[in-house]
Amino acid sequence: MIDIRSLPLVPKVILIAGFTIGIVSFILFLRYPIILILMKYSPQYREFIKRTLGAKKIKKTIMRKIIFVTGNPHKVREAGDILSHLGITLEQNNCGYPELQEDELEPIAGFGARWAADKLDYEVMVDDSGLFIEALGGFPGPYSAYVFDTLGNERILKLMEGETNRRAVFKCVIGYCRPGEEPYLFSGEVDGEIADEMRGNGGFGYDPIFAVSGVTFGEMGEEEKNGLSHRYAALTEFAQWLKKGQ
Ligand code: ITT
Repeated sequence: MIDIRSLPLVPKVILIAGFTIGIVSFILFLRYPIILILMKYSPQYREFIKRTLGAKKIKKTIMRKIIFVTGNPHKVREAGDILSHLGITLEQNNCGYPELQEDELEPIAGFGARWAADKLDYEVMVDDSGLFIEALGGFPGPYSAYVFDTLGNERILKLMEGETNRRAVFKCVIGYCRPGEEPYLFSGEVDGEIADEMRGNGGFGYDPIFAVSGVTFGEMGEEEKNGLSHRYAALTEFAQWLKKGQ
């Protein structure tokens, strides 16, 4: 054991500062789980925390539930993984929302979020995503769901046969809205290319044909895709905005 008192001043200060920073970061990192556990198991602390933080703040920061309106369970799983470490839980609602016929994803997500928030009378998010292939003039873009259901990956690969420009962008727009308010939009995208053939069994939708740095989303593990995807980029923007106390 080193006797800290016997150390020269500079190492002593560095050691004490490092130790303090470590303890503070540890407490900051664990504050929400600790508060949640205390609130769950101790009525005494529950009252104390409610009084100190205020019910509104607790709801906003540590126990926030957002309804994710989508028919796609893969999206819920991915978004849930990405947002869970921020104390946000998602609840899927499959009520559907009218999808506008637009050339861009933003108005579709904005309209959908507003419609669903008013219908459910709760704060909601929607996710409108699309694959934009450069050589096809941005096709299928906002029509990605329809094209996937009607043509599928094999036929898209056929359309791309012999094409040397394989650049594509996957975009995601998160629309968030509270009842009676205007929607907020958060966009994310990832550059990639259309693979020559379908590769990988992971993910869903276009994942087997969309590659980033030569690896398709279908070949990546969930964690890898969720750390670089279009959805990750949009949700990070959304989470940062929520963290500011929205
Ligand atoms: P909701 O509209 O109910 O949310 P959806 O699957 O129809 O579900 P989109 O219109 O946003 O959602 O999706 C467009 C298409 O792109 C659809 O076929 C999806 O399966 C596909 N897609 C969306 N995100 C994807 C991702 O991360 N990886 C691969 N394909 C994806």
